[in-house]
Amino acid sequence: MMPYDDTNIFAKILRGEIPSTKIYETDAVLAIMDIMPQSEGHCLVIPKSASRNLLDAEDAALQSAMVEVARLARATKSAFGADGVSVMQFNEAAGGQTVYHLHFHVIPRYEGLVLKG
Ligand code: DGP
Repeated sequence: MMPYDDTNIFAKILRGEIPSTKIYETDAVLAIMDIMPQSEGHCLVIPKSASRNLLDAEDAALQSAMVEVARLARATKSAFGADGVSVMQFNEAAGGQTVYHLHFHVIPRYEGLVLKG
């Protein structure tokens, strides 16, 4: 696996070098709206610690991130009036990952609506 590279877009967002629509922040994570939402309310939970993905992340980062993922899942479901929520996470190119800083997709789901591509 490639080592962590801090020139990725989420590292730049975490450092405040490029803008994002922030919705929630703790010492451990930043949550932002996804720039290419697959449904209304699609957001991302980004742990602040430097991990490429799930495969190199430390237990503490994963534990704190998942608490915040659940919190954002409840909040987005309520705020957007969704019927359900999908949580997705991708690892390496073959696993569908395009930005190489660990992150979790929180995607509100609506009855009868398929996700955008
Ligand atoms: P993936 O690595 O496959 O989990 O997808 C990365 C996601 O990040 C994708 O849904 C689009 C989103 N994304 C990419 N660049 C930016 C950006 O600059 N800002 C925001 N808010 N989201 C981004």
